[in-house]
Amino acid sequence: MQQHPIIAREKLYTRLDQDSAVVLYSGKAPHRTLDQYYLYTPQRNFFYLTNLSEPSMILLLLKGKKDTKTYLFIEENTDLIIKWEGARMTKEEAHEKSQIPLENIFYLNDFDKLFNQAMNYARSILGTPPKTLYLDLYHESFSVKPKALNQAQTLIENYPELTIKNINEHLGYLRMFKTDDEIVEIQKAIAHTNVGLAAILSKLKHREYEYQLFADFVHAITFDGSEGCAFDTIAASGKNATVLHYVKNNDRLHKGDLILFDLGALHANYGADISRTYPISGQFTERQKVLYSIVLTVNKETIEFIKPGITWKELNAFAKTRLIEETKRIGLIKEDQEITNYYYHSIGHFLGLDVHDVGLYDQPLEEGMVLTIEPGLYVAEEGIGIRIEDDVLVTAEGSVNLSASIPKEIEEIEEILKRT
Ligand SMILES: [Mn+2]
Repeated sequence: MQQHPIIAREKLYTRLDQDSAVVLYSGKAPHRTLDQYYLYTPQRNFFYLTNLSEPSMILLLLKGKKDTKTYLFIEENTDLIIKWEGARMTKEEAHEKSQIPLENIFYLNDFDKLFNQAMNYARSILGTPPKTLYLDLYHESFSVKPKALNQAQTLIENYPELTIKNINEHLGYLRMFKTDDEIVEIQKAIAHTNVGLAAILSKLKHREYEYQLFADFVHAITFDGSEGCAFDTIAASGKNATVLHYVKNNDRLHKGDLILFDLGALHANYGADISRTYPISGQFTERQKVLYSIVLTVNKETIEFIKPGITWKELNAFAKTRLIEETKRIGLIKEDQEITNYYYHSIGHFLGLDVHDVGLYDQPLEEGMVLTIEPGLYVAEEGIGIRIEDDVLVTAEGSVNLSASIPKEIEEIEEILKRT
């Protein structure tokens, strides 16, 4: 049984104002075209607090002076739903997965009545009605108002006495610290990704196009039980690898080029985020080895450098300084600032339910955080782009590289490719 939603709810309650309510929606699949919808994926904060991946649910948390209450509202099965889409989760199933008390799970129709009861002075559920309503007010884009303002529009209109606050920053804070259960899920996502990269390596010398290797990856991870990709896969050969967000993956492969993969599988909504760079012919050229070795050294040294108390600023500075030193040593650059021609992103990010996970990037690292370390060098004039990315857990003493078993040594990669 998953403990993390229970722990997450308990932690969240301690951060809420007294006399407050939190309303979170699990969301619905967005419309695609005509009568088609995108595949449903749960709102991450809803999932974090419930362990439920079902559309159209509402979570209601109430915090009073002394007590807290957690309610869940779910869709009721109808004949039409059962025949066309398959039965929705029952109250018992929802209770089992979320550990929300069965007697606190209702159908969606009951939401208004129960919320009204909470707001009613005479018979309010926790003695006093909420004064604050927390909603998930994150911006998909700053030109669009947060979706929760539309979803909760009726509440906002019916209860103008409620002060609206954003729950997102509290959840962003809590989600930085992974529980043991969550780390296990991330490790499973990494294991699927390892299987996917092994499939890529086994086919690399025999494929003609980038998208074929993407297909090999998707086949292998979904065959292995992953729900799919955590984000758009990058399969970028030659010069394409110098474009950071190259996702077209439609170019022909050329022997002698490198190919950079930035990809990750999902497991129970948790993602991996791994980058590896391989020689299409099966062997690195001398020049490719020189550049690859620099990125690999900086990858390892930066992972080594991680420990509680280190800040993102220090991590970024460390990796950049080492890249400057190494590229100067081989004569690729002469002045420090020239490094921005060859390395133009930051060293990493938090990882979890979102690939670029929520969190505070201005506070020092602490035990239980999971982050990516992904140095790179992109030498467009030579048609070479290299990135080596691992997923790392911050521990009390330092760090553990969760993706250490995914091959990244030159000899290892060449040896594997030799056998294909
Ligand atoms: Mn990444």
